[in-house]
Parts: sequence; structure tokens; C-alpha cells
Amino acid sequence: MTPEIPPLTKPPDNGYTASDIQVLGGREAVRKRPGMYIGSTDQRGLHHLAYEIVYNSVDEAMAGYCTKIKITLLPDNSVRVEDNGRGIPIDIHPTTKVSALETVMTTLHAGAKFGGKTYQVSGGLHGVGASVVNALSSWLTVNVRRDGKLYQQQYRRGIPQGEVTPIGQASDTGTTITFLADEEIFGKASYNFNTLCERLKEVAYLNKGLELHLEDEQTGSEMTFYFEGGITGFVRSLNRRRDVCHRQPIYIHKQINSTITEVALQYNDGFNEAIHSFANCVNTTDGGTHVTGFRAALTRSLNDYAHKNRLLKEDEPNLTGDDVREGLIAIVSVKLTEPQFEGQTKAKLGNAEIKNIVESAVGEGLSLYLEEHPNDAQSIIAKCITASKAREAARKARDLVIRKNSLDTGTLPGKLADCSEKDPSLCELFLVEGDSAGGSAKQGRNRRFQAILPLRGKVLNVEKAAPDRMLAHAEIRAIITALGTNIDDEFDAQKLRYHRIVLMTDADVDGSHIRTLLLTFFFRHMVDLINQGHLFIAQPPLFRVRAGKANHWVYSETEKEAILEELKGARKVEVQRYKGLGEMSAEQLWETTMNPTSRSMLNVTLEDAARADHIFHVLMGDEVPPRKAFIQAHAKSVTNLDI
Ligand code: 0RA
Repeated sequence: MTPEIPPLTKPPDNGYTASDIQVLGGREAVRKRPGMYIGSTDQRGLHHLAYEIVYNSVDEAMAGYCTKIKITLLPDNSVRVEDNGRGIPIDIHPTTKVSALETVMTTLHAGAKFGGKTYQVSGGLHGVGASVVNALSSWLTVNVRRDGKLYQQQYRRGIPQGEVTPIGQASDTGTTITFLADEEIFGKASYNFNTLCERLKEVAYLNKGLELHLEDEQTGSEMTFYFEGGITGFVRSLNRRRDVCHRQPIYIHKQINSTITEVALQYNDGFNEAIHSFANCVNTTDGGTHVTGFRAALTRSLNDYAHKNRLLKEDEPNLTGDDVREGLIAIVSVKLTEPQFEGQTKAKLGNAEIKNIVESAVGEGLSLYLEEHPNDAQSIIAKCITASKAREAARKARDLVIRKNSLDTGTLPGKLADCSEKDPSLCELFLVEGDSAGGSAKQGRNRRFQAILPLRGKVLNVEKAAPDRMLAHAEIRAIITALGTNIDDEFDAQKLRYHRIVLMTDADVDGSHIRTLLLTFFFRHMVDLINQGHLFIAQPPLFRVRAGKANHWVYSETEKEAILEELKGARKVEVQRYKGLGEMSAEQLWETTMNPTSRSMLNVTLEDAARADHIFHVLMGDEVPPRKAFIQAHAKSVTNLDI
């Protein structure tokens, strides 16, 4: 039960000051629309409250005064956050007559300044501050250890229950905030130990030397996060299962005015790039100006070094951004005074000035590192040159494929069973998994407007290959020439020979694997085809239910249940499960899956394809950790893998 809230009492001679009005206004606004301040009022919102309090202590650590933060989940669902910083100041502001502590705890955005002193280097990490947590807590207690004394102030739903009071002695300094999220707002939501761990670990990586300790008193679980190496350790951990091109991650740290840039990077022998970026410890998953600056500096510094040391000849082309990011793992972390987060999810850093700051910090730091570590520099440049050559070779091979099989010469793939209709808007191309299903489709189709291209499934498995290698596969090349459009920058929708391209694969794991791969191919190399709605997925039935002479084609388990219910009492009902397209006769395939008047097909959206690309990347790419995480996260809903 939430405790009763006593009425706000004030000494009669004190009256309401301007700051009181602001306090009340802020508190009510926050309680009325909590989502506006903390995103949501479920478990995520609850976690947000805890993070917000932790971030205040992290700020104190960033200012250089705090080395330990202890977070405790208490049995009554309250949370205690304890740090060994300087302690929030408790002195009274001369005009408002309110203590600094109370101001911080009750005024929206009170973080930055109090009484002309700057109290926070970062201007707050998430920016909403402790007052929001206070307003959304049924009770909150602050203990401050400062000047040899222990001070305390208590609040209910953000309203002070008295002044800051000395209640004892203290032998060190620091702040302890304990709060209980208001059940009126958060219902019965409770904290998740592992989720909190993940975030605290990230914060520990981003603040080297800071110890974060989490304890759950209900279960006895405890975790301590402390990384002497900071983001260097982060990069090492991300690369821990890989072969790396240089033993030490490169580390760069520069402060320019009040902005701190910190970068750690290390190349592995894979093909993927992973740049994780943060601004004031907030994960900017959509990048932003700091990432733009980093990329620019990386490309420029590596090219400069390569030319200067004759690793690249004068007549050789510069390494491209793609070349220098292949196999790169990097953490880009900036700490700045007034971060502006942009975009729908506020996950992109917008501060324009940060691009140049990061670019010059990284440019300088990286060039110096390369000069001082010529062996590392050579390995890295060699890796980039290999990437560049592979890309060039792929481009040439692509051009050759296109030229050799160009439509001008009329050479279509041998396995294509084309249709007789010449108007593309009336034509359909079925990409069919397996030669046997391809055979049925050729027999069953309407050859006037339906073309069939059988694909050998296993051949398509380009696991662990660079994306461009996909184009070396005969099956993929056959698709490109059959469609006639060419790919990438050369893609020309005008040349499309079929306006409906239908992926027809089995309803099993291999089928969904091949479908994922084809979607990935279209997404990466012919995305306009998807945008213009030309790509479809055939929907073969999963079952045939036969009752007497009537056939029912059934496309899902629920549909099957419904039909069996309907047919109850019929003399003889027979259910047959189709595992593969090859099990259907040509007539059945036509009737159930290809006949435009009776079939159903899914039109592929950009989102579907992007999801497939992501799944492809995670499941078949060469990055082990995300694959593991993905499989674990989806272990209970593996059907999600079927797109
Ligand atoms: C402003 C000034 C000073 C400390 C803090 C803020 C501070 C805030 C929080 C919030 C959680 N833990 C904190 N620890 C410190 C100190 C100013 C001084 O001593 O001169």
C-alpha cells in the first residue's frame, strides 16, 4: 500500500516564492505525463528511474570526485544508490532561501547551475535529473555526507517533508539516495537484475576506474563492474573470440575545450564493421556527428599514412570508407556539456561542432599511433588494401557478368524457363527452391506469362563470405541476368523483365534460410525493386485436408483446426502435411500456389527485407557474439526466424 501523503506545510511567514511555484508546476507536470520524462511507466520506465539517479553519481565520477557507486535493490522494491563523491551541497541559496540539495531534488533541469557555480560537468546524462525521479517516488530520502556531518532530507511524491537536517557524524563524503517508485504510476513493475547489469557494465566500460556494484537483497545476487582499461577493455571483449590484426587496441583520448573524445579501435580478420558510439554514456545507436567525425578521420589518417610510407603507390586509388571499416570494432565515446539528441528515438547526436572536434582529435591521435607503431600500422593497412582489392575484383567480376550475359546478346540463363509474353507488366518470374520443385513449377505454370528459374539451395549458402562474394554465385548471377536490371548503382528499373518476382521456397528451415538469403540479396543490391513492390513470397499450403472427394488447402495450423472442426462427423477425413514443394504434383502446385485467381502471395516490404538482412547478418555473418545473443534471445520464439 502506498502511504498517505501529508499536506504540504510551510512556515506561515515564508509564503510561496517563485521557486516554489516552479517546483509545484514541475512536479505536477511530471506526475501527469510521466512518459514524457522517462519514456514509459513499465519496467523500462522503472529502470530509467534507477539509471537517472546513478547518472548523477556518474557525473560526479566524470568530474573526478567519485570512484565507487553501489546500487542496492531492497526487499520493498525501493532502490538505494550510494556514492563516494563530494556529497550534494547543502548550503542555502541567498535569494531562494532553499538549499542546493532541495533545489536539485525538486527543480526540473536544476542540474547544471546553482548559485552561479557549475555543479555538473556534463549537464546531466539523460538530462531529466533527480527531480523527475523524486516526483515519481512515493518516498525518497537523501543522505549527504559532507564536512564531517551526515545530513538528511525526505520527500513524499517530490514534496519535501522538512528541511535538510544534520542527523549524525560522517567520516567521509558522499551521497546516498533511496527511493520507492510510486505504485500509482508504475503499478507492480519490478526491477530486472540482468537488465540493470547490462547497462551498468556499459557505464563501467565508459568510465574507466569507476566501480559499479549492484546487489539484489531479495535474491542475494551481486555483480561488480570495474574496468581499468575502460573502452579499450570494451573493444577487447567485443573481439575476444576473433583473430585480431594487431594485439593492442588503439586508444585515443583528447580533451578539446570542455569536450572529451575517447576512442578505442581494433581490427579483426572478419568483414563486418561495428562502431558503437556514446555521448555522455548514452548509447547513440543511430550515430551522429561524433561518428561522422570519427569515420572521416579514420579514412584520412589511414590514407595519409599509407601514401607517406609507400604502402599505396601514387597511382593507386585511395582506400574508401568501406575499405578502412572492414573488420573494424570501435568504441567512440564523447563527453560534452550540452548534448542534443535527435531523431525519433533520440539515439543520434546532433551537436554540429562535435564533428570537427572528434575528427581532429582522432586524426591527430591515430596518426601519432601509426607513426609510433609501424608494425600495427602495416597490418592494418594491409588488411584495408586487401578489402579494397576484393571490392575492386568484385566490381570487375560484376561488370563482366553483366557484360558477358548482357541482354543485348540475348543470353539468358540456361535454366530459365521463360514465358512467351513480352510485356514486363504482365510477366511473373518464380524463383523456385530445388530442381524437383522447379520441374513441377515448369509443368504446372501458365507458360504464357509465368517464367520459372530453379535455384539450387545449398549453393546459395554464402556463410561467412564478404557481401560482395554473393555475386560470384552462379545462382545469383542467373537471377540478375534473368531480371535484366543489373544491380547497385547500375540498377535500372526500366529494364525489369518481370513485374512480379515470386520467391517460392519450402515451408521448412532450409526454405526459410534460402528466403532470408534472397531477401538479403534484393535488399542490398536491388532495393528499388522492393520499394516499387515487385517482390513477393509465394504461400504454398501446409496441409491438404481431404473429406470424401473435396480437397481443402490449408495454410496454417489454426486454419486446419477450424476446418477439422467444420468437417467433424464427415465419414472420412484425411490430413496430409506438405513438407516441401516437391511433394506436390504440378497440378496441385498450380492450383494452390501459382494460379493468380486462387493463390495468395505476400508482398515484401522494405521492413521485411531489412529484417531479413539483419537476421542474415546475425545468423550467418562472422560475428559470433551477436549470433549467440540473438539465438538466446529468440530461443523461445524461433518461429520469428521464418520471414
Ligand atoms: C554539485 C556540486 C558538488 C557535488 C555535486 C553536485 C554532487 C551531486 C551528486 C548527485 C549524486 N551524487 C552527487 N555527488 C555530488 C560539490 C561542490 C563542492 O563540493 O564544491
